[in-house]
Amino acid sequence: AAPDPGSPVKVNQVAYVPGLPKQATVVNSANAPIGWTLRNAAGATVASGQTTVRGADTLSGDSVHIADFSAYDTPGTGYVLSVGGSNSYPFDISADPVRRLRGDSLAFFYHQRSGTPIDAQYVGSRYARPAGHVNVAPNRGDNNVPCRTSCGYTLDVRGGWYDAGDQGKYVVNGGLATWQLQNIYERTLYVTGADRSAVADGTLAIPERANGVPDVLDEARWELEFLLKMQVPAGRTNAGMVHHKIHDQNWTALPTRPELDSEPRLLSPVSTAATLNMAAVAAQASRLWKPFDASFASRALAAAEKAYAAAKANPNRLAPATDNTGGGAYEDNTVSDEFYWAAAELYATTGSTGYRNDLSGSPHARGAGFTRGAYDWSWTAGLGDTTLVLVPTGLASGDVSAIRSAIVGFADRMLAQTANQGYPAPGSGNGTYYWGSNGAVANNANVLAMAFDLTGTARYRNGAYAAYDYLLGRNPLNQSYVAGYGDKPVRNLHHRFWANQNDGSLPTAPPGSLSGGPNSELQDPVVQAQLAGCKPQKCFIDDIGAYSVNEVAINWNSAMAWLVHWAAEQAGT
Ligand code: 9MR
Repeated sequence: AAPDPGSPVKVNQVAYVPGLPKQATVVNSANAPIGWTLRNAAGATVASGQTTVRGADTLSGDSVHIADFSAYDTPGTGYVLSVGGSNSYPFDISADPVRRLRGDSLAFFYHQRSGTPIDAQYVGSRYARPAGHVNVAPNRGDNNVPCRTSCGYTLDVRGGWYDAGDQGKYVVNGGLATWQLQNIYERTLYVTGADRSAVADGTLAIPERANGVPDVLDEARWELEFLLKMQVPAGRTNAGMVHHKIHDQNWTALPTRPELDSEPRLLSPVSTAATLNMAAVAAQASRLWKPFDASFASRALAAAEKAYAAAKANPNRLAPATDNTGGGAYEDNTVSDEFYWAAAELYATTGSTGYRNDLSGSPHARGAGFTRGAYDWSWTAGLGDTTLVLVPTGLASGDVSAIRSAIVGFADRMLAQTANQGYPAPGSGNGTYYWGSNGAVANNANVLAMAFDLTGTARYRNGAYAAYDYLLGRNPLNQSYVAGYGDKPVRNLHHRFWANQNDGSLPTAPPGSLSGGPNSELQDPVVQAQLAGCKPQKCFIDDIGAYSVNEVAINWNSAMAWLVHWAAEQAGT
């Protein structure tokens, strides 16, 4: 059966941040405003007012009102909003939870590490596990992985992060996630100001927490080292190109602990998209690592330049949709955006004219990519644009201002779209919620956040926070999509290790893991059986079998981590 939407009063179940807008959505078909009251933990009424009628909402099918209690701004815990005799879940007015989520959303990546034991001293005994895929039986190991279609060599591709609930490792969304972690750091160099303590060494519970390097860079490097290993070595056919992915030959069952996976592991063929993806992220890493590890910085840049040249010589190696047994396909038929992104990163790092010429000649020049969307694993032009407005380069100032306008223009379109929504969440805008919609909402919110960074205009900041509220429960299902956060958090995420076994042998997903979220395309048997006819924002169920709506993925958690870093910074830390 479809999930119970619970109380008609839907709030951010965790906390509203002091000084920022505080809105709730109320399901009610009255055509006139109704009264709301806000009570504190002791039950005393601290504020009251009238709703505004928004009416029929397309994405949820609900008739809704909005209650705006922004004027009440006293920090505290256990507030309850009451409207028409119904109570919301209790919530705080506080900046503490968003700061906590900043760490938890990044801790996710350590949990997902492959090729290393996950140590109890960082995650607690419940989440500790032996190293996965290091050639200890029954694992075949990622030490000597052959090609799915014979290539005459094997690669040692140990390390990296597991993608999601499966234990595949895929270059294109791994690259995006790495880029977002690196951009969290890079943004602090140009936007944040003098206090960069939020990204300092010692901020995360990871083995590298006392090595003198910002932890978010250390975590990103764990994946980058894997991406570098996916490059075809010199002297081989396709040298310099990058394999699209490595994963099991056949899908494994749920649960399967990483160290108990006995499937053969195979490299898929090289692809232009993966090659450019690695080039972009390694070039970005090169400039960031220079002050911390100059030899790694030059190794990364050399690999990036080699990859870029190989991609130009092989511009049309497309990963097919059919390569989806034992792992996801991550197919991509358009790679002009990856070319643009890689050229942007290489230009920002090297200043070389060749990369600038490639940028200027791209169909995505001057922010054109934002006419299609923000960014995701298959659409990466906006990542290049983000770098080009952040990092000072020799790009003509007219080109840089065109990119800024494109970013702000996209943010304006997101605000126009959400202005009519009952549960504001910047989405595709076409009424469809796709696989990983929560990642898309977070990425679109990140563009709103960037527009705020660029303009200082409050409505962009407010739009980004509204998306944050949506993820934490202000949605038609009253569902916090973040494990461990809120009164009704997701508990049954699709994952082979966090498989939540009744006998207690396997844990639920750790706090700070983001569910993929509503997907109106109904792409797995559970949702097909239970959610037929659902409205887009209601096409979700917290069921471990519902992989098309309730999985985790590194590129969704990186999107949320970026948003939460930004939001915690705005909340004052
Ligand atoms: O995030 C991916 C989404 O955009 C695709 O529509 C979907 C189907 O191809 O695949 C998603 O990625 C999954 C990948 O294929 C396998 N590992 C889990 C990923 C998240 O569900």
